[in-house]
This record gives sequence, structure tokens and C-alpha cells, in this order.
Amino acid sequence: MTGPFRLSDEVRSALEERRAVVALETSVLAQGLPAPRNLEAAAAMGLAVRRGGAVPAWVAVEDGALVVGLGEEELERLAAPDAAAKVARRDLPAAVASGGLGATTVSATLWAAHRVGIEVVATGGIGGVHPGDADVSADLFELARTPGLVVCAGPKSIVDPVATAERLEELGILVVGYRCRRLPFFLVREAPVDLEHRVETPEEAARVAAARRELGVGAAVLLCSPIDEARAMDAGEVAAALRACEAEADRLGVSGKARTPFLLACLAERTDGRSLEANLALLEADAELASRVAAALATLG
Ligand code: PSU
Ligand code: MN
Repeated sequence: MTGPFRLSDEVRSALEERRAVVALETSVLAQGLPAPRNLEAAAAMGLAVRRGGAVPAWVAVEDGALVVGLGEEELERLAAPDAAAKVARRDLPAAVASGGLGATTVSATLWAAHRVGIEVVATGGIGGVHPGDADVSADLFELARTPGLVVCAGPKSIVDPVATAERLEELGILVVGYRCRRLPFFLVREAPVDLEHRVETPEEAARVAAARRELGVGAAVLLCSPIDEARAMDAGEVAAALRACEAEADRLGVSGKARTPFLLACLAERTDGRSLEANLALLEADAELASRVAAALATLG
């Protein structure tokens, strides 16, 4: 593929040879995590993908192109404070036309991955329905219309998990628990939402992804893996910190795409950095699981 898509040599040959590739979003680096921890996270996630047997493909907008497979220097540029705009799928044409730097969210990353033939995407937490229902992440709508498999630790702790689960159902998005029977909730191991589908191994997850493809289902599968017990946070503590952060966001008038980064930063501050450590741990775990699923999927053909 040419035009505005630019693939790294490594990603291009992996795709040509039908080897496993995992697409990684960059908004989590540019907007979701503070420097320099964001670069540490990128390194840990890249290594985790390689450990699992796949090639990491970081996605971003740069120099008028949608790049799939960023190099180390490109990641560094992107991770500098305030260097990159937050780019959801709807923002892609404007971001490419501007010639500037853009960090892709789950929605833009899933779309780009599908366009270049990558089936598996990894992230920390997907966006969802915020309390009050007026602010709904574009991640949900993209999952509904773009095929693939997104590995995450559930919806981010800043959304309403019950409303988000309802919306996922309404949009026809299959949610599969990885070794869990309730919806993982990002920093917290579970939300009060029972899951109907569950897998125990990367191979089983890969079989679901392959069946989706063979059936021609146009929506992505959401594979949710709970945060490691040792890093997980208490639901009550996160909820209390969030209430204060929501109030602060309202007071300062933080809305639109700025709200999620604001809430994540506020949460880290109010939990003495523990939410940040938890976020980093789950990102690495998700990257490794996504890689193992992609590797298993590659052997299924
Ligand atoms: N997961 C994280 N941190 C993040 C995000 C995900 O652990 O910052 C980003 C992702 O890029 C996700 C986006 O797609 O937040 C959702 O933003 P919004 O709620 O504005 O749609
Ligand atoms: Mn929003």
C-alpha cells in the first residue's frame, strides 16, 4: 500500500510473510502517561510483544503520512510533552493533511491496522461511556465497524462500566474474558458485570478471532484480561479519587478529548502514583497477551 500509509520495512516483511504483528496505539504514550514514564512503557511493551513472538507496530501520524511501525527516534519525538495531537479515527484526514505529529487512539489504531492487514491491537484500557452518558468514546463505535481483535484490561476506570457493557452489547461487539468471568475494569480487577464468553489460552482466543474472520463479522472482538492481582487497585479507592477528579474537571471546564487525559493524570496524582504503576503493568501484560494471540492466529493461517 502506498499513498498516505507508510509501513516500516520490518512490519511490511512480517505482513508479507504472514508472521504475527501487533498494532500498538500511541495516544497512551502522548496523552495517557507522563514523560519519561511513557517511553519506559513503550520500551516494555515493545519487548513484551517480541517476547510473545510478534512484531510490534506502533501507529502514529507523521509528516503527512499514517505510519505503521515507528522506530525508536519517532517514538521519542512523539513521547515529548505536548508534541503530538490526540488523533481518533475521525481526526485522521485533518492530522495527515496538517503534516504535524499525531498520536492515535484505539479507534484510529484499529482502523489503520485493519487497512494494512494487521488483525491484533493492544492497549491498556478502551474508552467507554462516561458517567452521565453524554460523553461516549469513539473507541466503541470503531470497534463496532472495524474487524480485528483488541486486547485490553477492560474499559478505563474513568468510565461507567455497566453503561459501557450495555453499549458494547448494543453495538454488537463480542466481549471475551481472558481467564475471568466478570468484566475487567482497568486498574481494578473486575466490575459488577458478568461476561458470557471466556477463554483460557491465547490459542483459544485466536480461534475466536479466526472464526470472526471466517464468518465475515464486521465488528472487532474485545479480549479483556484483568490486571495482575499484585498491581490491582481497590475499587472503592479508585472511585473516590475519581469523584474528586470529575468534580475538578467540571470546575475547570475540561471536556471533549482533553477529559480522558485530564482524569488519568488527576487519578495518578490522587493515588500517589499507584494508578500510574498499575497502568504501566497492565499495558505490558496486554502487549504480551496480544502477541501470543497474534502468534497463535498466524499458525491458524
Ligand atoms: N489506555 C490507557 N491510557 C490511555 C488510553 C488508553 O491506558 O490514555 C487512550 C486510548 O488511546 C484510548 C483513548 O483510545 O484513551 C480514549 O479516549 P477518549 O475517552 O477521549 O475516547
Ligand atoms: Mn470523549
